[in-house]
Amino acid sequence: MDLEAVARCSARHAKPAGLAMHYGTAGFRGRAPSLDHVMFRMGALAVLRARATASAIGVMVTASHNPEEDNGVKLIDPHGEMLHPLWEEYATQLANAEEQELQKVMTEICQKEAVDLHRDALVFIGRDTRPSSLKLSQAVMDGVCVLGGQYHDYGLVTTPQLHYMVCCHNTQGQYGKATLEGYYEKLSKAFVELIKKANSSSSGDRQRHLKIDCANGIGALKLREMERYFPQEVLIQLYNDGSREKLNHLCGADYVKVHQKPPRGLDMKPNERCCSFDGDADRIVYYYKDADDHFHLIDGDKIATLISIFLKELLVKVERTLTVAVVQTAYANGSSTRYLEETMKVPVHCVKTGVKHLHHKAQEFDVGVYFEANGHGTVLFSKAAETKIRQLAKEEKDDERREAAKMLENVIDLINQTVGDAIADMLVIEAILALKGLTVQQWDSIYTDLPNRLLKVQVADRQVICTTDAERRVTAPPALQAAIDALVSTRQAARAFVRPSGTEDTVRVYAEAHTQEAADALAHEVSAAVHRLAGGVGAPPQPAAPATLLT
Ligand code: 16G
Ligand code: MG
Repeated sequence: MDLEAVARCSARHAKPAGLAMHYGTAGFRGRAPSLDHVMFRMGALAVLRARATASAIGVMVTASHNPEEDNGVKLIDPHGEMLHPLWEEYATQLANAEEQELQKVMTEICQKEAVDLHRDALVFIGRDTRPSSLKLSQAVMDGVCVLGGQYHDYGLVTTPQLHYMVCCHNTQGQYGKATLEGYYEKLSKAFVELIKKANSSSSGDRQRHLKIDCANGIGALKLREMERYFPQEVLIQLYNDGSREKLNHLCGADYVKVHQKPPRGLDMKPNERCCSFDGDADRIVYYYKDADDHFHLIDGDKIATLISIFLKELLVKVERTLTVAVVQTAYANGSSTRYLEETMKVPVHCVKTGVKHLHHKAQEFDVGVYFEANGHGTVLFSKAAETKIRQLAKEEKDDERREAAKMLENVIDLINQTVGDAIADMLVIEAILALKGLTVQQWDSIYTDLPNRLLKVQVADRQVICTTDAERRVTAPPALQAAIDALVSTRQAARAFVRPSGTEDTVRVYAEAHTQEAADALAHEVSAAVHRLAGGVGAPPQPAAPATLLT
């Protein structure tokens, strides 16, 4: 490692003195102008990680659903998964090292991880459509080069596409071809195969028409590229394609989920099926409005339920020993958990917020379906399950069983097993709706969501709030859980929890109950308790009309 060269190059990507950042659940995020040094250093760290694992590593420049002015970066590990927690620590140390400490921090990481500095290193780089992303991705390239690594710049890609590339490359093509064309071909082939079976069913002539809000982001570009691979009967109409408006502004999956209303710029007719991607296309939510103009959101919980129903039906036909489980977070609507457990008899597991926790848990099962309510999720198949399914799809003599195995095989090829992927999820959902002949309303009516409310509270130090039981209970400050329990106990079908945000300096409060009024009141009263017991800043939250509630 030429430490002199590192110092010289780093001076061109100088860190503003005193600036400290943290590699959080979604990497580093912040205002774009403050991130140049972080990008340079993450390029360098990716080289060290590539050498430590003898694999290609991904670096994605994006701030997902944040405002356009922000940016961010995250590293992708060898199998296309999130960065290892220990290396998240190194990332934070490296990003926060003052210029004169940089060499020391890098040397320490190399020593701790026994990094072979002579090994080749390959880094895959991708970026979203933010105006700042090009320049920031060039800083990543500088960081790669200064340590003697090689990079492959994929340019504009969705986050899940870059995860896919990393996985394809490191599995020597077993997962697919590490090109955009390879991604489009793999997904579209599986999709076409899957929906073929729908053509002869009663839903065969149902128009597969879908309106997509692309959040003015990368999803629009990539769907346009992919459109020519779709079969003719799939009619997608893209809205908020970035040609006029700002990224994520009053649109996108996060906006729709948080505000529980349609995005700007999408003209929605009654009962039309619509969906929204987020800014880097790793999240998706569906929705429609009914004949009375009421908006209905179909979030990650209902997506997980639809997919689980479908997979379970197939697994019953194919191989009863293969089990399906669903992984959720505390934000999952109580109705979804209940439906899955009681009606579907599918085991449900709750883990801490953040994709890596869900992903990790889902890996424990033959078929692990995981979704956050916010629309991030996918399905994981164990190696053993995949092998068995592929074998049955090829060799099974019984027609019904073989056809069901083939469908499962197509789902395996269609879903992006590295990470939640709005494009792949959308295709899986569209295929299931077509195969089952379900309208968006029928899907929505599988169960009724409990009314809920999400609020935030400012406190002096959000880390004073400690949680346990997958963030469903508070252990500190001492009196807070008892206060929450008392408030919950006065309402029907009620539940509430609080947790420090991993991405913002705030405390999140979630409440659900049998009516919207009860959920709103509960959320407010819990917020007031947080403010009182956890060092609230500013005036205590006041009960407010639902329309003015802070989200
Ligand atoms: C990040 C997480 C997302 C989680 C959200 C919670 C990833 C890739 N993203 O965006 O899964 O829902 O944080 O944010 O892990 P919060 O901690 O601010 O509530
Ligand atoms: Mg995202």
